[in-house]
Amino acid sequence: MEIFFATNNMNKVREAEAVLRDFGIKVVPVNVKKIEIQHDSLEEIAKYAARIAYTELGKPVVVEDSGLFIDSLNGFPGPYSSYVYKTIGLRGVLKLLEDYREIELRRARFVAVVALALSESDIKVFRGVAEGFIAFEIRGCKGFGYDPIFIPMGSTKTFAEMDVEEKGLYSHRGKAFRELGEWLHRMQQRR
Ligand code: ITT
Repeated sequence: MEIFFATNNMNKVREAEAVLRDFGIKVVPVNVKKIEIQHDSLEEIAKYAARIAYTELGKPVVVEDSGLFIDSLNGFPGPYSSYVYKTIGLRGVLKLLEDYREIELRRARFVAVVALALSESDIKVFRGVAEGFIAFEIRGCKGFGYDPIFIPMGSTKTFAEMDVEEKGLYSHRGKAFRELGEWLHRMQQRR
């Protein structure tokens, strides 16, 4: 089986591949424009983008929207993670947290929402959450985005110090795509 994945981010493709491989599913990246509305809900952003991608592609397609939510900053940057990354960047985020010197005060979570559009009206949503902490400094050079400052719960490494397979065991994306894999597997067995 193969699924089309509309994204501009090849790191996301590699991470989805590492998970869906175990379900015998091949990920095919597609270059349809991902339309991102401004909204407080990742679900709404992902569902809207999936619907538009389906209309453009004319075939079932997956999109994914994700964000980093930092507790001491009341969930900032959340759905605005992409903009914040491009503007203040990792150093800016670390600066916002410089008065929070205990790791417990640096609690954060990554959330990923995978939306599979089967038609323009039938959209399935799969959600994955990775709990963790914002590191005190930038560490590691693998991965992308906020990976060098995010330490998932249960590890001492940042995501940027892990290879794709290890990150997938902890990550929001790993969890959301595993949910998708299990769902597709169940659907196939029903046929
Ligand atoms: P799309 O084309 O799929 O939209 P994107 O990179 O723009 O790719 P998002 O809008 O979903 O992705 O992501 C929002 C931001 O959150 C993104 O710019 C990253 O900096 C960050 N992010 C998301 N997942 C991440 C991860 O696993 N590790 C580090 N940063 C991540």
